Amino acid sequence: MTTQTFPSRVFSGVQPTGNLHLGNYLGAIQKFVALQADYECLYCVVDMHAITVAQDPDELRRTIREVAAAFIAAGVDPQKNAIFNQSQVSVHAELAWVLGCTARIGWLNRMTQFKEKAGKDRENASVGLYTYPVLMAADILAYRATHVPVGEDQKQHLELARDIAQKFNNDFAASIEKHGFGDAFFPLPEPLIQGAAARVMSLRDGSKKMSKSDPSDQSRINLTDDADAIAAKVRKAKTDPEPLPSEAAGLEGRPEAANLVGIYAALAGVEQAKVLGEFGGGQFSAFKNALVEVAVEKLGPIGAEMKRLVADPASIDAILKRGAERAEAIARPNFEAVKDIVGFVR
Ligand code: AQP
Repeated sequence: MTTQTFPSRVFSGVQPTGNLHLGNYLGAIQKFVALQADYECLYCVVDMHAITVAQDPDELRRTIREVAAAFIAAGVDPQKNAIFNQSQVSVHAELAWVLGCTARIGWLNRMTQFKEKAGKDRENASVGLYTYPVLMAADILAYRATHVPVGEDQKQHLELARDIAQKFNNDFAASIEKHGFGDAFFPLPEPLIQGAAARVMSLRDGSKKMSKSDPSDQSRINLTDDADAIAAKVRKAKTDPEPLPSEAAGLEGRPEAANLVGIYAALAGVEQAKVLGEFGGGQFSAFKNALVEVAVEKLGPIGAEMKRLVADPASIDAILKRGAERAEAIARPNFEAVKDIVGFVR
């Protein structure tokens, strides 16, 4: 175990793979906003991850800009933080190769997201989908980032990134020391996964996470949904016939009710107990009306600002370019050091 301390730095990414939704917002983007006050932050639109499954090129370009717009509309300050798309900083791909030689096949075989996304036709999945977690480790470690705000579904990938960092530090311990980096070159990045909505579930099925790739648009609240769409989706959200409980224990075995209570708590910024204290014993319809109100109040301005920002793609492209230059300035010297450590001539 390293005794080394690393300067605090936050990195996280979001894939431009479709409609950004409430889960992406509560699980990740809302935390991005909160962290900028205390940390140096890099927020990345991970377009290279997106092409691990087929994408329409024009739609991909549009969605890259839309994700950047969502960061800014939610409150990430592009002057203070680097907002950029992954493919503009080639160190991500270069470091992924080196770390792919550190990671073990057995580790990747255990990744549940690959199994879910590849489904039954695993032989036909792209190699990129399989090695995705190695690229994600490279995304984080290119900046020697110490903290990674993500939703709960990314926990296993974060653990893999830590294992890769640890193995690299061990495998090259002598060279790391020789090149003046002490007893560890990479920090072991800490996942920041917390809060009532670290895992937001589908509005149609409380056992499935809310996801961009769910074919049913009714399953998720998109950040660009207007007030009418939000109201219709919340009112149609699956529930059960019981009234809401007054205590958390009463949510046991009721995933849809627990999900809606968690969403309300996260959007209103209150504890789950307070929500149950206020709505417990009452009918779902009254609670859903209150949920619509808080969702529209919180998401309405973000959606409107996203639409305004994407109407000016040149301005977003300029932000992405500037962000990529800032990111490159951190990642490039780190990768040059990696080359020295592994023994490449440069
Ligand atoms: N349902 C969720 N609840 C909480 N957090 C979530 N995140 C995603 N879904 C939820 C978090 O959002 C960040 C960005 O996710 P991503 O776009 O990089 O990939 P993903 O996790 O695969 O998200 P989706 O929406 O499910 O996309 P598709 O359908 O394309 O796979 C991450 O921090 C993630 O944890």
